[in-house]
Amino acid sequence: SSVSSDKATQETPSYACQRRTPLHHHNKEIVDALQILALSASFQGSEARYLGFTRAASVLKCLPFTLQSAEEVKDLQFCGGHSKTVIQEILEDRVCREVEMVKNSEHYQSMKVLTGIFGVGIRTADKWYRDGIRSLSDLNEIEGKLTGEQKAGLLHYTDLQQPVTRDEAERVEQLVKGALQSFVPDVQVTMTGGFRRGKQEGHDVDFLITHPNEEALNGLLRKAVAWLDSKGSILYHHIKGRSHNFARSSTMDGHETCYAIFALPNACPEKSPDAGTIQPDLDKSPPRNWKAVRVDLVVAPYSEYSYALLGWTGSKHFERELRRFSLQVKKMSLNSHGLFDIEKKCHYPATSEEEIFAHLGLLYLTPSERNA
Ligand code: DCP
Ligand code: MG
Repeated sequence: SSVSSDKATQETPSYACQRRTPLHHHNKEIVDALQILALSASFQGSEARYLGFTRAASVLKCLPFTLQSAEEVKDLQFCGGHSKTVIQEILEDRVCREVEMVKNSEHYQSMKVLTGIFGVGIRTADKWYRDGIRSLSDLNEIEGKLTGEQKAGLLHYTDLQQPVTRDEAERVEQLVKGALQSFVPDVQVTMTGGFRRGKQEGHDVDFLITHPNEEALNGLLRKAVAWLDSKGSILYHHIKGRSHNFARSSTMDGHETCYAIFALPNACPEKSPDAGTIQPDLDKSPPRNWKAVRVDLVVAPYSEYSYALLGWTGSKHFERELRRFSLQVKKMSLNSHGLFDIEKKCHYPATSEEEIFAHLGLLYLTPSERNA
């Protein structure tokens, strides 16, 4: 590798949790294409292909420059042959035939619509597809078979397809804090998920709730949600209680969680420039002064708070890589409750995310560097 002792050959650590992945990067077109192929693979139930494309996309997010020639692609690390072909085709032809085919395929398009419904995972969507269901309107025929969650998801589909803005997320935060603090004034509420990583938009708003006194958390989520419900702020909610036997599992998460759809009131009524003049009311439906927004509320005991914060900040791929690194390199099982050393058979307490990275022998990454 004489000619190519260039930028592309710089060492890339193999796990995404070992490198800084910023929110904005230099290869959006290619990353988007690889992520479409990853999504399509997951729709087809191919976990291995999903991971291959996701890993390749994630590596490109860390590149400090824009790929320009197919030559540069040869030395890219952790990109399989298939991903490299896709990248080269895009660099040469601007488009990749496989990506275009996927985007136009009936299965991909239907799966995207169906899995876009709150409460519908890949398995359910694929079963429906095999039963001939292609679109939202086809679901009317099996309305009786839908879960409560899915019915709510369908009812608010259009709103929930709209991204949640940071401004909306902050107004949800005020609502959530107000409700929780009316019961426990010094409760700690932290916005997690994509917004904590610096995203300006999200598909939902995620919150983590804790308090140094564990008693203060008992029943708090149910009371706060009931309070919000009584004020008309909740369109749907489902609370999953705290579960045990999760301690050593690296996939399960046993925190008390509320999966909700909020009716978020619009921002302060704007003064229209021609207020007072009579407007023709073209559609007769009354104007709606709220938007449906997906909200996840998670309660963590204080002793597990840092692990829960790390686990709920994401990104999903970052979390997956962090757990894979822990298990394969450190022989430790990480989840959002704690870190268990499989060989020494002991748990590592932590009071900050920094401490958890240190336990794992990893360089600390800020939330905005975890956009893997
Ligand atoms: N998370 C996880 N496993 C789950 C649920 C969540 O690891 N079963 C973590 C990773 C996610 C974070 O919690 O990044 C929040 O989940 P979201 O699905 O809300 O993902 P984001 O907030 O990152 O993205 P979006 O902007 O789409 O909401
Ligand atoms: Mg989120």
